[in-house]
Amino acid sequence: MDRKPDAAPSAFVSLEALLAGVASADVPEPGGGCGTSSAGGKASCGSSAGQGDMPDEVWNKVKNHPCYSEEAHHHFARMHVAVAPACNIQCNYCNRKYDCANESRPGVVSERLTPEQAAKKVVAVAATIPQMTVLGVAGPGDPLANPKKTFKTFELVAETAPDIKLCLSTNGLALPDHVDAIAAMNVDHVTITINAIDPDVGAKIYPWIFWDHRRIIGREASEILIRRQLEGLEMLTARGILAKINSVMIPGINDEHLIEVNKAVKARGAFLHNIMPLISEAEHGTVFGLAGQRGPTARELKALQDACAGGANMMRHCRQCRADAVGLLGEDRSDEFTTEKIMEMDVSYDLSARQAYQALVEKKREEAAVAKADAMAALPDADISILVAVATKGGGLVNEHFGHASEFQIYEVSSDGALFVGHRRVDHYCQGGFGEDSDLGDIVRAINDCVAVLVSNIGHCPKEGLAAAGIEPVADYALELIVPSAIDYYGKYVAAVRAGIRIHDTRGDASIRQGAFVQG
Ligand code: CLF
Ligand code: SF4
Repeated sequence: MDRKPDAAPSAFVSLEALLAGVASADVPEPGGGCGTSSAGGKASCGSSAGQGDMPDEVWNKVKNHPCYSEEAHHHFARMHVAVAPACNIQCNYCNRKYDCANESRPGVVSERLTPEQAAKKVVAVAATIPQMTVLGVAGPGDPLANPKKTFKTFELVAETAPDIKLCLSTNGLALPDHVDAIAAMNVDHVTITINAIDPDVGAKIYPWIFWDHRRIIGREASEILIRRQLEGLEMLTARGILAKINSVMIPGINDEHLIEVNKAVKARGAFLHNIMPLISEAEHGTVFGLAGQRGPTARELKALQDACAGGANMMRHCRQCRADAVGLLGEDRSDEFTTEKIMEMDVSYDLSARQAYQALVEKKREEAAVAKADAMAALPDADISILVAVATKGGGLVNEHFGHASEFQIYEVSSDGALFVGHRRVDHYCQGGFGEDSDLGDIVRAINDCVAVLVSNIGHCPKEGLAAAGIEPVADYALELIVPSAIDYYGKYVAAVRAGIRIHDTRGDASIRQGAFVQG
């Protein structure tokens, strides 16, 4: 039965209001200046905590899923297989030459596989990367516009690698038709991209859909899409399947509206809401890219995520990964597993080795929980909130050299503790062993809202450049756990402010990189 989607937003909150009280959004030029002050909002990332009051049944589904648990993403990997090329809608931020931008960055092209090739790839990756716990189908088109290929892949993987969790990401148009098949295949995690619950907003994002054997345009297209998305979400919830909602934040089009989306999806049982920045470049050839539609700045994104606190839990650690991504969320090892390479591999599925690794991770997580509790006990009670950037290559440790970091994780630290609030992709400072001034400028822009960067090591030149930009490079926590380190740093920061050695003031904004991802 068709139902009307939610009415237009009842409580419109302007982006200006979200950002009220926060300093100017200027992003510095390379080598940039030192702003001042912290962005105030409190983070709320329900997925970041441990089990808390989560029922065992739900906890067991999320604890090793790198997307559904922020904490798990330090330890566990996912892989995608690009078996679903077709799509049944058009999004204005998508160019079909590339992967589905609902779960990937535009400008990335993944290698298409047959279900049989995909199943072999899963075994090859599982044999090489014991951290890999989740298989996702997320494109390059829409998995449910290609149901035969998607479900055949799941069927083959469930036969050979039954411990791997199955996950899919869809635009939701075809979802109600496939929820029973999804449940029958034990797919525990489904992502729906919902960018609007108001068809007038949706009409600015979706020019057409293909549904019921015909192409439908304009407001009617959005009306149908939204209705089907919300219906699919309710059906998933009724079957106990965890639903995550992805939304692309498009400034001036759906930014404030996403607060209403957050409420609507929470009311229908969504487990997690992932608000991602629009990535839009003219070179991607998308409608938005060609029209000059900009993406949000780091502060705009965080302000919106903070404004949604109290609604559906926020996911803030999404890497908008490609449709054939392999590895921890902050890394991409897809080059090691090309079709040519996997077809030559002679691999077998070793469940015991995977279980041994996972038991080890469990032990480390328990140790980390104890260390975090100890650190929390020493937190000063202060009305100060700061952002710190961290260079890490996984394991929840400060274990990456500044010059080798391809991303920095961002933690907001206050008297409430240290919360992961995002990540910033950068190109390595050390290119071929040499640091370049221009690279430091890019990095400064990416972490300009942070007071410090915690690294395992750092060279003399970038140290000086960061200090000149007002970002303190800190190598005192090398190989230590991130959260206790960030809390310890916060204690010292507050002590320095109280002693009058340091002035706590508002820092500037930071930029979210729009270009292609350079891994390595
Ligand atoms: Fe893949 Fe998506 Fe499953 Fe994760 S990704 S299908 S839920 S296993 Fe994760 Fe990648 Fe973000 Fe997606 S980081 S783009 S949210
Ligand atoms: Fe592109 Fe994905 Fe939108 Fe389809 S659903 S148009 S593949 S972004």
